[in-house]
Amino acid sequence: MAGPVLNAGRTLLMGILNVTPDSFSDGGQFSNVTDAFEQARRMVEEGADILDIGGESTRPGAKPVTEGEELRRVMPLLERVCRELAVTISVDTSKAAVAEASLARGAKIINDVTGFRNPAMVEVAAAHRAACIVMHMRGTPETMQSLTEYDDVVAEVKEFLAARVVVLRAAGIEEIAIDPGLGFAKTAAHNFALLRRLPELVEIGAPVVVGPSRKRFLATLADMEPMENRRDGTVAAITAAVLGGARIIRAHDMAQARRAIAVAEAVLQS
Ligand code: HH2
Repeated sequence: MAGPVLNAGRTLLMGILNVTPDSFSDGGQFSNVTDAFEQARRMVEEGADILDIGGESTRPGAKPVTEGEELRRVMPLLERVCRELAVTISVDTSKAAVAEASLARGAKIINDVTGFRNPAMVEVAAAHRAACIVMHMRGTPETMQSLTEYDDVVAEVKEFLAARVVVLRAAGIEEIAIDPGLGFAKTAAHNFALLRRLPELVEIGAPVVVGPSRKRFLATLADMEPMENRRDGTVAAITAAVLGGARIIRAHDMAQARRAIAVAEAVLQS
């Protein structure tokens, strides 16, 4: 296997590239390959280390798409990015067939918002020696916002992620990152608690991914509706995440995220 893709001795930036008609913030913007590829090129120029290509929206209430439709959305862009750009490719999917096709075409990371709970996903990732991002959520995007009762959200997320890491390691997967899943079956207060107590997740011993970008929980604070106003809040949340020990930031705006990461890293290294 080439060098590690989830661990580089510095904070990595993962650019979000949704080829979906219905993603919550960029849905429909990059639904043809030419536009999506131009966005990919721009993100790499602006400092993306990883591009996370997604063909199924996971926003609250989103309806699932079929395997055929997801493949049709993701594969043409993935093939072109692999051919023409020097960037690590991650695919945001919960479907084993999509993971398989992506890894066969050069993707190195599978980002599964369902935390590799489907054994077929674990098998595919292991067979291709893929790096895995394991995220915490409850239910499905359609049902998750009715599943937000926790005694201690951080303890529960930690227990889930630690258990998934054990399962993936036992399957022979070497590169694993963990993600608390901000906005997935969580209230705004839960998301802020996860950010504040991120060091507890760092204790699991796998790089931590955090994805606060433009999310609705930011809008519970002053003046962050409409979406455009969440950019500053996103910067603040990224800074908090890096200060708390996140090693990979998943975001939409690369230049802005880079600057936030630079400030947080400078604070940490001072
Ligand atoms: N958030 C979203 C999707 N995938 N993956 C990880 N690892 N962490 C996240 O926080 C995360 C994720 C939701 O955001 P987005 O991709 O912008 O929107 P949509 O799911 O509507 O396409």
